Amino acid sequence: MPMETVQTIASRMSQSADTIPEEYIRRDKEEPSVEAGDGPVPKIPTVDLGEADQEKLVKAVAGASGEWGIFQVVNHGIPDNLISRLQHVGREFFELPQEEKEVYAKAPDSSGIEGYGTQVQSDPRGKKSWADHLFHKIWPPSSRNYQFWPKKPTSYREVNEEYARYLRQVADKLFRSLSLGLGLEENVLKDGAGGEELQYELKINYYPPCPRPDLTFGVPAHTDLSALTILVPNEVPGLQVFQDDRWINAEYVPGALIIHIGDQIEILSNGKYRSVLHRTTVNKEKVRMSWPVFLEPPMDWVVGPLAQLVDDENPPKFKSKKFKDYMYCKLHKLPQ
Ligand SMILES: O=C(O)CCC(=O)C(=O)O
Repeated sequence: MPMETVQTIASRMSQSADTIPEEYIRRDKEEPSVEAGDGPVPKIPTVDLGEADQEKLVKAVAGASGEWGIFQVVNHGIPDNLISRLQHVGREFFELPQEEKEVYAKAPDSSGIEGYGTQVQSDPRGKKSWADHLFHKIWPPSSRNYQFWPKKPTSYREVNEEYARYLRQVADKLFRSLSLGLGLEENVLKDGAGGEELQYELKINYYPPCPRPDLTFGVPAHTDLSALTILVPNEVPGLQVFQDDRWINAEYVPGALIIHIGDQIEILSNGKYRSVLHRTTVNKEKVRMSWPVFLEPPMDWVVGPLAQLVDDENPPKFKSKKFKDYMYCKLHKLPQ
């Protein structure tokens, strides 16, 4: 396999450089840097998923999803040791020699998302982001395309499969609380988003140290296409969310998972829950990594505001359409 087939940052950059290539320069007048604003900066809510009082739990999940569209969860039931192993095998993959990673490269002409690469959304100005990634599905088992799962380290497969099993329980608990928080039966939101056919897509983001973090982003501002995104960060800060007209830094809560409400839950809930606008900054010295899992409907699944939430006084705020059509419009920056 020739070098640089995917033009990842790892394949292009010498870390001793004191500037970055023009196509990575994203910060300009249209994309201002963080404004602290006046007064104390609010914190992304933290929810205790082990809360025994169900009413309290539903209130916390629904409140954070309506007000912020993002929250951190603790006591989620995934063993710390499994999260550490997930991080370890992911980092080991990214530390392999470039040619070994390129074995998993996404083909340049592929329309699929799976594989090792560097860009997900097309950018009308041809701009790039300071992040490489590996993408592959982890659930349901029938969706797994092991061609994109690293063989090295050897425990990669076992660890990721175990993580997927635990993650389903967390996801089910979140969907349940989100449904109850809308006054609906507990299964309604999960069933609306794909039910047992929900696709769990793992992306490992690798943000190498950047000589000019002031000029670029790891991932530019966006909301997720998914229904829900469940993310494990490493300890290096970088995630920012847009709240009350300013960018707020997500603090690192050891052992917590970060939950993003994605576009499909915003649509199903007819806007009662909001899809969070977020972006990531990069670091001059440290490698930042994150492990989001995007929970998405199957491609032909039709998603629209739930009938139970729509009436004459609450008309639908979104169109109902197949997920693949929503995705096409979003990725090509077309109106929905
Ligand atoms: O790295 C993060 O914290 C967020 C990643 C993200 O937003 C993405 O990969 O779409």
